[in-house]
Parts: sequence; C-alpha cells; structure tokens
Amino acid sequence: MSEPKQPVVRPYLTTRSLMPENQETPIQFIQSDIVKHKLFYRRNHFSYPALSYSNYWLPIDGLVTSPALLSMNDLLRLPSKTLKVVLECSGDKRSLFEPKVFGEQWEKGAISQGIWKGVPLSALLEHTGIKEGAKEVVVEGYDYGERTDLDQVYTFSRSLPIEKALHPDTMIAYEYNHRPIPFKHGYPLRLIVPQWYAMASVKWIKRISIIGSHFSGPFQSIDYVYYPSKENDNNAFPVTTINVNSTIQKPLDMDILNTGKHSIKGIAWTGKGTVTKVEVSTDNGRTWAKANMDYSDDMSYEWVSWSYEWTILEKGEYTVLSKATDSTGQTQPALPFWNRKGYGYHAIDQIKVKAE
Ligand SMILES: Nc1nc2c(c(=O)[nH]1)N[C@H]1C(S)=C(S)[C@@H](COP(=O)(O)O)O[C@H]1N2
Ligand SMILES: [Mo]
Repeated sequence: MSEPKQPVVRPYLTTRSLMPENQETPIQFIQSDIVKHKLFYRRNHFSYPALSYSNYWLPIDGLVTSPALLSMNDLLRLPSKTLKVVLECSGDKRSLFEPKVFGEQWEKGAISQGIWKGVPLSALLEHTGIKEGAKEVVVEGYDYGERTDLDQVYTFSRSLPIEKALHPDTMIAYEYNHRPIPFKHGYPLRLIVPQWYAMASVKWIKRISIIGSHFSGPFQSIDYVYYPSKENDNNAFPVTTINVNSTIQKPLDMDILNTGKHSIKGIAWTGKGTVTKVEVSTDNGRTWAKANMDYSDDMSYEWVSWSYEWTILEKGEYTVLSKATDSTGQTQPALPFWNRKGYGYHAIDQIKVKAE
C-alpha cells in the first residue's frame, strides 16, 4: 500500500501592510542563496504604478552631452552584467529598536537576494556623455502619491552621487533570476545599487537625469536620513551603505528543543568588503565560537550562509547570539545605533530557546 500523499507546505510572505503593499520574506525559511520572486520582500511607498509596457522609453537628460531616449531593445543590445546582490531595506529589524520607533514594524525579513541582470548605468552615461559640473544622477520611479507630511504629490525619486552612479556594478536591471523583473519588483527597469540599502534601488524607472546640484527630494532629505536625536534633527546624515549584519534562521526564536545536537544556521552580509567571520554564542555572549561559512565563488555582494553545531548538555533556557565581522573590520555592536526613524539596525542578532 502506498503512503497517502502529503500536501506540499510552503512558506509565505509576512504581511505588514496592504496599501501600499509591504510584506516580509520568511527569511528563517529561506534555504537557498537565491530567493524566488514570490518570496522576495515587497516594500512600496505608494500603490503600484500603471505602466504601459508596449511603449516603454527611457529618457536620460539633464547635464548630458546628448540626451537619449532609449527603447527596451536599445538596452537589451548593450553589453550586460549579471550579479547576485542582497537587497536589504534600511528599515529591516526596525521593530527591535528600543525605545520603539514609528514606521513599518519590520522584523528580520526585509531582506532578499537573487540574480540581477542589466546594463551598467556607467555604460548608458558614457553613451550620453556627462557635462562638466555634473554632481548627481537622479532616478525617478513611475509610482507616486501624496505625502501627508508635505501635502503634495511626489514620485519615488532618489539620487546617487556621480561616483556611485558610475560604479561599474551600479546597473539598470531588466532581469531577476533569469526572467524579466516581476512587476512588483520594478518591471521593466529597475536601478540596482549593490552595497547600499535598498531604498537606493529605484523600481519602475521613468527617467534618469544628471544634475549639477544636490537632489533634495523627500525620500532623501526627510526619509532615509539617520536622526540620532529624538528631539531635533541635529547630526543627521544620509542612509547609504549596508551595515555588517547577521540573522539566525534556525532554531526559531522561542523554540523548545531537546537536549543533544542541533545546527544553528543563519546568514551574514555587509555593504563594505566581505564578511570574514561569524561568531556564535550560546551563553548570551559570555563565550563565542566561530561558525562555519559557506563561501561561493564570488562573495562580493551576497550574503554568506553559516552554521554552527551545538550540543545542548543541560536543560534550561539559552540566549543564542550571532555576530558578523567584515573585511573592513566593522563588526556588529552589542547595542543598536538608535535613530528616530529606525534605519540600519545591525546589533548582534539574538534568539532564545529552551531545552527540556
Ligand atoms: N519606485 C520605487 N522604488 C523603490 C521603492 C518604492 O516605493 N518605489 N521602495 C524602495 C525601498 S525603501 C526598498 S526597501 C526597495 C524594495 O524593493 P522590493 O519591493 O523589490 O523588495 O525598493 C526601493 N525602490
Ligand atoms: Mo526600504
């Protein structure tokens, strides 16, 4: 007699809000280093744009020698680049700040990665030429809506300093995991800015403009700014590079385990250099041991999976920590850098388990 067929059980996104759509990747249940688009977190400021793809043109204007209006075919004909990139929302882990901060209460799943293919932005700008005095490259999205704080309608637009825009790996992507980019993630064209928090990776590109001044759109001058003080805007500075970070995927927080052998597993990533070390503590930070890391051929912009074999000898409660260090010497701090809008959380990761 054959066994009754088991239904397939799959993880889902975790919903934070529906209008606009904000959903988390079930990061604890991601085993691959490539996240399928259905499980890729979704972070939107507005409702989805209404685009007509049949007639898509990309204008590049401003301080360029020859403004361009490119078709999808023009782009597809240019030399391409394929990169595995981690995208992390700067609000990832915001819910862990204490005191708590307002905003989407992301837990640990505002992060995903996969394979992006596109044309380096530098190749496009070489084609148009850059005029003297160029300072920043503004990328505007098709989505728009009213900002309640400003009583005005804005598109989602951000700029990059010219050096970052010309970095060979900053690209105008048209494929995710070898398919056209899924609509919710920016079809047909999306900016991909490796090493920066993902607000920089503008979806549904409408226009690229080179400017000779500092762009001051609200998604850059009001949001995505670290405000260290609760009371005022003193010492504010922009959110850019991803901080070194790690997340424990297994066991789950507040799991009940047996004594004996267990694998502690997780991921670690950084926006500067590469992750060189992950340490695990099973005694709330009194002692640390090195985790094993799975390196692949090119670790430049991806997370590294790590594991640590743990033998629980005694029943009781345990606080398990993970701490990553990167090649620039940055390491996860014991306490987060609190800031009013809750960006860039990267304190040592922590779960609790009980053995009985
Ligand atoms: N056009 C546009 N681009 C955008 C956003 C947006 O709301 N509109 N959100 C940004 C933010 S804050 C993040 S974290 C990522 C989320 O990308 P995803 O929805 O593909 O995960 O896109 C960025 N690019
Ligand atoms: Mo974000």
